Amino acid sequence: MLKVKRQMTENWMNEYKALVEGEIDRLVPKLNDCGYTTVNDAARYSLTLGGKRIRPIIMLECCRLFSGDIEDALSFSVALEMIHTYSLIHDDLPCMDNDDMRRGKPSCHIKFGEDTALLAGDTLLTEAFNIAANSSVDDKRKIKAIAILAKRAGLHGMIGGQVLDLSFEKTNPNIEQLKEMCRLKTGCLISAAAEIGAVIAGATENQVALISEYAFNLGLAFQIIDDILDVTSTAEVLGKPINSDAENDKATFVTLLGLDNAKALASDLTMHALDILNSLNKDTKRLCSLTNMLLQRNY
Ligand code: GRG
Repeated sequence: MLKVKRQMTENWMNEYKALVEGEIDRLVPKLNDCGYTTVNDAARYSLTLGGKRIRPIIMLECCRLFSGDIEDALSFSVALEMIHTYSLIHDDLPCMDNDDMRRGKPSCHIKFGEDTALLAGDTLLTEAFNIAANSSVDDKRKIKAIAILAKRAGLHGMIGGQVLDLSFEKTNPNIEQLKEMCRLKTGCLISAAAEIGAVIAGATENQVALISEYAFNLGLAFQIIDDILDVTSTAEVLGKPINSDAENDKATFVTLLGLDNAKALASDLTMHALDILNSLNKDTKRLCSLTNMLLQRNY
């Protein structure tokens, strides 16, 4: 089994991570002796496998940025992490990317079987909306936040991105098509994190639009770094096999642009994201630091 070496992040990120993980245990508890204990175990297995929790961290910080109480955004941050985890479980299935390892451990279907993994993903997606609907957020903001969650995870969001990604196995995308696919597949959930945090805090429409634009730039840079790490990192550090894109004959930012240009594009997008943060005239120190950290991440 791959042994994952992971760096520590900043204190405030670790504090948010601990809060989110406590909330996961509260909202998605272990179940004993009922007909669907195994599916719940499989969902919890993937949900607690050691993800970076980037999306919940962004949501909580965007809530704080616009003077909200992060406790109000906690349930939604768990809901979003559940949707992210469902997408990883389904993406690893043999009918999709067929990956045996995730976060340094056997993928959900390797550990529990394909049928249980499929249902664990379905459970996470469905229960995420249950948790969001039952959160204590003010009703008007809650409905807005649920609509964002559905839109960003749905056909015109992450799922649409996955559909485009699969279609690229038959066609050779150009750089603009690749950007659009990643904007949907990766950017939409990162933007959902920022937008929902802002909406729960009561930010204005203009502020929500700006923070969304920031997050889409960050999301694209994040995906480019993911492509770069696939060819420059090690399986030990990444927690999954390297060179998987080349083995699957996938077009990536590295195959289309080359390593140096891909790094330059990630850097430009990060600078643009930082400019947007600065234009908000708020205390964006933490988000700036997270944005820079994601550019320099090694897993
Ligand atoms: C199957 C509906 C469906 C969608 C799949 C998100 C996705 C679409 C597939 C996952 C594979 C992938 C490379 C997605 C791009 C986004 C990305 C880099 C995900 C990994 O996110 P991290 O690094 O993961 O935040 P951790 O493990 O830290 O949570």
